[in-house]
Amino acid sequence: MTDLDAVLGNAGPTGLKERIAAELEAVRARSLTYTDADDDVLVRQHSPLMSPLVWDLAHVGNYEELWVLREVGGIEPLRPEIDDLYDAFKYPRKDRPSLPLLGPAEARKYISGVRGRVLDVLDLADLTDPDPLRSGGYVFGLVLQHEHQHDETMLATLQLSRRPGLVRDGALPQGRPAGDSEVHIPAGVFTMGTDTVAWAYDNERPAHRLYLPGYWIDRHPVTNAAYMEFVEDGGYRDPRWWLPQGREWAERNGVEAPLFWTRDGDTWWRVRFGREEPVPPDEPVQHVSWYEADAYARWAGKRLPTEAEWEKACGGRGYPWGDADPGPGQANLGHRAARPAPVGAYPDGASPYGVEQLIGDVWEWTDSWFQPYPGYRCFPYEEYSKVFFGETYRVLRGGSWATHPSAVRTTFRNWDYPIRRQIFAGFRCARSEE
Ligand code: AVJ
Ligand code: FE
Repeated sequence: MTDLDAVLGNAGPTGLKERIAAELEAVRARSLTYTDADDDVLVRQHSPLMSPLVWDLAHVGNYEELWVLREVGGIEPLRPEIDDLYDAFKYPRKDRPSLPLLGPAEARKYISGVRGRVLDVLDLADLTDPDPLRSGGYVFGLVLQHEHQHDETMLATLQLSRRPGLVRDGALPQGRPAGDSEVHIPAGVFTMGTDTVAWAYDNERPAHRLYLPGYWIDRHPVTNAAYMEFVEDGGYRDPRWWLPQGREWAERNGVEAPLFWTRDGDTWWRVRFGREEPVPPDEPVQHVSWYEADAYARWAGKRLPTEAEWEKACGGRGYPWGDADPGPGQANLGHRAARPAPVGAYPDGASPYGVEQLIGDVWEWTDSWFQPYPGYRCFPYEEYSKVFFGETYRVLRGGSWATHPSAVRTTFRNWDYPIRRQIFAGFRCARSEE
């Protein structure tokens, strides 16, 4: 790097452009893998909760067109007539199969046409431009994270379809005996949210100081073995543990165990991407709703952590282990295997407090509603976060085995309805100091 480059800010942004281009290529390879199936599988509705896979595929391209090509590149709409079809607010997921969607071949062609132009916009972009969509390549981070989020959604659809395939059984580290270890977090002020993480969403901002009384938080997420004890103890039928609306929901829907579990005699089995296997005792439980997590916590004499408690337990840096990008020894992310790793598998991913597996494995339900932080400012559009604020959605933290490393961090906030179980979600418990 010459001094002139440094003055012009060229060195950083050039490296940044290369990184963005590489990440765009990687996420697209991922999307195409998940949609590498017969047309029939792509256009069908596997669950009323989900879009047909071909909708997600064209939607990521349409989002990229709206934000990178039109908004930043000033390029005329390529196919203005399809915008409505891929606007997530126009038609509910269950109605999407009956829309005149692009077919699989057309969708692939459309998104690749968009992508070619996106790379041209990237080439010409000045990533040092103070405009907030351009600065630091924000708009590229926006579409990149968006596509990874939809890839995770597509994985949930594939899991619901119970079709075999796509189980990538990569090796994961061994677990360590966990017991029911808790970590004490002393009372005090910490910084929640961020002003500095370049691609953070509006809902992660601004950074703000928050005092929390001392509390205990589980060192690991709750395991299948621990959750089975709740089930075997009749936990699902005991109203003492449940919020009334949770009990009612479970009863009405015949919910007696996590989604995808069935009992055969004394053994619990689960279906994972079309394969049946015994439920592994030492993995974090997944496919439980917020109501189930909340009931379990009460049964265990604990409660769910607030999202502030969850974030404070991370220790105040980009990730629990520091600011280095997630590596395979720190967290189970990015679909290395199609499952959570056993508890205790990531001592090197521990936070300074010693809390483990905060990032990766399973999204963790928290006790908090999805609400704006004090001083929240909407950017760049209301339909990402703002329209979801209120007492409707519960916050999930930390990402799952299906979440890509670029789409999660200490401050990242996800949210869903408290009844949802198709997402790769589990939880850990907390309790207040006596
Ligand atoms: C952040 C996962 C709740 O998938 O509903 C995707 C992300 N926003 N497209 C979702 C999102 C627009 C969102 N979640
Ligand atoms: Fe979307």
